Amino acid sequence: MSQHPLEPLSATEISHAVALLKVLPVFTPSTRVISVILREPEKSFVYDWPKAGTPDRAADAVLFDNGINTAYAIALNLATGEVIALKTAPGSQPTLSVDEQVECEQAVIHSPEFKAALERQYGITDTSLVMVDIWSAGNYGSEEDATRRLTRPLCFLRSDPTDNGYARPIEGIRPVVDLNEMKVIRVEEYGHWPLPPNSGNYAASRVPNQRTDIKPLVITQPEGPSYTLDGNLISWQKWQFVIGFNAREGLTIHDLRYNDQGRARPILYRASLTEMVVPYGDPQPQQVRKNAFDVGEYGMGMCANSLRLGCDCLGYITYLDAHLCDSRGGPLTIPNAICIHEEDYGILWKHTDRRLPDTPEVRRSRRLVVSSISTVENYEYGFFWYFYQDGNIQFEIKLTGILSMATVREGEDPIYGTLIAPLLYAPNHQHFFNMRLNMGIDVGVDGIHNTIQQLDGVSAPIDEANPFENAFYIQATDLQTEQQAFAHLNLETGRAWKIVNPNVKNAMGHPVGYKFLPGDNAYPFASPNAWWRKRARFVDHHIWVTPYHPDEKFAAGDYPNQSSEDHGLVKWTAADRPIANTDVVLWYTFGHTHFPRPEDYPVMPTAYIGFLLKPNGFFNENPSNDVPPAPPAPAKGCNHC
Ligand SMILES: [Cu+2]
Repeated sequence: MSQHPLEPLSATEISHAVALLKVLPVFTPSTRVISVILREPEKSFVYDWPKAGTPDRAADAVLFDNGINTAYAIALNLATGEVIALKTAPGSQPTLSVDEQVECEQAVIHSPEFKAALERQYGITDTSLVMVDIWSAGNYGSEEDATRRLTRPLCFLRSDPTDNGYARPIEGIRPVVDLNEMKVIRVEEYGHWPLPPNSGNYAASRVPNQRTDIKPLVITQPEGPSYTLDGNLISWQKWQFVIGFNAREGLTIHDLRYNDQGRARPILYRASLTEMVVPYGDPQPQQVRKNAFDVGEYGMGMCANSLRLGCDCLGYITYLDAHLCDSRGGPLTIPNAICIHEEDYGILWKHTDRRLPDTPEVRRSRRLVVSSISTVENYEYGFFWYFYQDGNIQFEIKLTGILSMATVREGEDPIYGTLIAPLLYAPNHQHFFNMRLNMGIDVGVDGIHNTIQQLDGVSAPIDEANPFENAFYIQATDLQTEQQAFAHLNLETGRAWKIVNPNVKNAMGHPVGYKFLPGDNAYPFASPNAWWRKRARFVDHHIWVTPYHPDEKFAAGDYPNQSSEDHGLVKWTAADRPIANTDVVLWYTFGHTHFPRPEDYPVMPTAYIGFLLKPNGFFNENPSNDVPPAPPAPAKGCNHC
């Protein structure tokens, strides 16, 4: 079978793209390669694959020229070498590259002005144990925010090279770095704070008296896993999809189908994390600018971990590498960036007929897990897709890592954060994520025709038709235009959404569909006029719906780094385009509010947030009815659970 048209770019293809970029007139010695990713072909190629043949492979690249402070978006045909499109964006700041992070740290550590401030405030002359986290500068309306490529790093001090430096913030000193010149342009000083006295270590080598009563838990799959891979195209039981990965979005899911009695039925065309923002809630001058757009400013794929067997996942594991490039165009492979494995997930379904007590029917649930984990300086985000035998699709973000901390003076107990160790506190903050789900329920030969419905539970009127006042029903509203679709979650109506194909009916005569069930969520606490909110208007609604457009991929726009306003969802939806019975995109914004706890220190136990897509009239009956019983467990103790 030919390669799936959405297979991510290989290392060879990325190198070829870089070679094509380097001979373009816009590529100068001061140009950085920010990203090179697959330029996805027309959908018709994908839906007709493998019959339609293989389209020319193509790449979308983002370049940034430090010399003239200008970004470029360039599309390349890799087969012909031709430039398909070239868009110049003067003054737009694309994602910070990993090279810039490393170079920025060195620039600060070697800055005479920074060294002088460090000596003045703390009497420290040795900068070898200083940690410099790059932290994006944001945009607060100044001229330099609009005209320079800036960062405002946060600095910390280790007591030795393996110490957790985050336990000792260098609170009063904020260097400001121009990345185009790669130099510290000034050092802001906000006063003196002492260094917190205690270390906060969590490494196995530094935690004494570890618990000793854990017996081995071994997962064995003697016949191997139940999935097969062809490149990044995975098949597992009745599921089939392509696992994508790129520097900005990290893990992506493409062309997801479920084989229903011999028909590979399309469900979801593309799923991706488009943006996130972590605004902090402390107004003190040395803390007030803290917020991070981790996708658009740092690149979730660029920050991905290399995973190791037995640590992040358990059982029979297959890893996929991520192919990226560094900012000079050199190959950059993250080995084992994507983890694939299966998990037992308790009971799939069960019933015991009391008249047939010796033959209970129970089935184990098995789920396929595809995951990656990114480290954005102090914080970790795990991105986990789960696919279940009953057609459920779950996405979960796992938040862990180390809090972004700050220092208080003796006797202070902050109200905008939580004291978690002597002189050390963690400011309150929120994490807002935005997911883009380009649905494609039962896409057929006649095009893509889906509609999104808002579902609200309603108590029936109290009248003669409802004499016991017990009746309730579901009200489904077909969403017709973008602005009609703006919505928040509503616990009073148990609000959910359903993506239907009005042109395909199930056995009951109803449109086939999948229900979107939101999980935990939050509202922003910052005012709508807060600087970061003007750049992240995607937090204004939990739900947005747009008609599909290939250029509309990022909720806060293409270049949110140092943006002065949001160029994404809020701009596109101003046109109030029709969204019914067409190719639709569901955008979901979900927030996790973090009032830190002492128990989140020194390293944070995982917090979870996500959503569920659940077949709802997509199948004619329980699609997991055909799962056979598991063989009896040979273990001691309970042998049926
Ligand atoms: Cu948090």
